[in-house]
This record gives sequence, C-alpha cells and structure tokens, in this order.
Amino acid sequence: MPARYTLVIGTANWSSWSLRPWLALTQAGMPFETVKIRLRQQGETKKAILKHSPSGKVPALKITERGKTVTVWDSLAICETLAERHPKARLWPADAATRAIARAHAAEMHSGFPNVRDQLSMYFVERRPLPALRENTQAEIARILSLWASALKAHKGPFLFGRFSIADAMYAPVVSRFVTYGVKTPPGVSAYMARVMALPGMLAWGRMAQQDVDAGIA
Ligand SMILES: N[C@@H](CCC(=O)N[C@@H](CS)C(=O)NCC(=O)O)C(=O)O
Repeated sequence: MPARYTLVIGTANWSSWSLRPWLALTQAGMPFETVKIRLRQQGETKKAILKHSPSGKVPALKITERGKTVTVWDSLAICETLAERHPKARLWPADAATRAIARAHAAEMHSGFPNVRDQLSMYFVERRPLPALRENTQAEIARILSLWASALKAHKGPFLFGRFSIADAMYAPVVSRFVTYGVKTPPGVSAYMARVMALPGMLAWGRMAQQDVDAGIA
C-alpha cells in the first residue's frame, strides 16, 4: 500500500512557503490531499495550524503509511523528503556537482532575501504597483536575477538546472512576486519566469488563489 500524503497549506493567494512543496508534489505527479488553513485570522490561524504542524506554521506534510503518520514541517525539509522518497521523480539534478549548486540556490532562498519577502509580499493573482524599493531590496533582487541568469546560462534551460527541480519550486513564489509588482527583468530571465508561470502546477495554484479572492478570504 503506497503512502498517503496530506499537505497542509495556507491561503493560496498569500502563502508563498506553501506553494513550494505543493508545486514539487504537483509537478512530480504525486497524488496528495490538501488541507487549507485560512491565514491572518488572529489567534484562530495559529490554533488551526497547531492541530497539524508542531511549528505552528504551514506548510506541513503528513505521510501516512503502515498505520502511522509522520509530519514533516518546513518547505525545504518537505521537498528534501519527497526527493529522497521518490528518486525517480528526479526532483534534484542527477549530477552531483550540479545538485550541490541547485541545493545552494534553494538554501539561499530558504534562509535569505528578507527585504524582498518584506517589501514584495506574495499576492499570487494580483497586480500591484512596485513600491519604492529599499537599497537592500534592490540588492537582493539583483542577486536573485544573477543566480537565475547564471544557472540558465550554465544549463541552457528550460528551468534553472535543466529540467524542473526543487530549486525552481523554491523560487516559484519569487517569480510570482516579480510578476505581481512588474519587476523589470532581462529577456532571458523573463522567458524563464513565463515558463514557470505556465507550469500546470502554477496554473492550478492560481485557480486556488483566485478562489480565495472570490470567497473574500484573501
Ligand atoms: N521556514 C518555514 C516558513 C513557514 C512560514 O513562515 N509560513 C507562514 C505562511 S507562508 C505561516 O505559517 N505563518 C503563520 C501565521 O501566519 O500565523 C518554511 O520554509 O516552511
């Protein structure tokens, strides 16, 4: 009997961390159920998340097999766990040196870019004016664009490390943010961003985010 996966996510229009493992699962074609928790509800959100995830944050992945459930919290830990459990899905590049760099890209996103996260929050289905960017935010955007450009150049696309990988999943919400705020990007990078936005998983996430907006919960 295969394991059953349940991914606990937040409001799709806003929850950038939830999008990452959701996209990895979806692009790898792994069946899973989704539990969506409404974010930004004083007190209620935390209580609802804590029923599923010991960190009090989303995402969390519940893996149920042989009558036991293991809960993995944190976007990157979930992606790593999926890659380990499903080597055939090739969620990391096959070549060890390339894989090491792809991991560095993913980790840099996971632990960094606080100014981009602060000034350009994710509103997946919205288009907003670009705010006056702090110097630190501009420097982080430049770093992200240079990471993408160098990976695309080295591996000749279509994704950062050739085929879709966890590195693309980790940066997918940044792609969405740059689209939302109309951040100016060089042509090669813009083409990459268009490919990410056109992924079936991104289109499906967009439909969930639109439902949140239509329901008045985002
Ligand atoms: N490092 C965590 C960050 C998770 C995180 O901050 N999630 C936000 C939503 S995107 C959250 O759960 N916030 C709780 C709240 O709003 O109460 C990860 O990578 O999963």
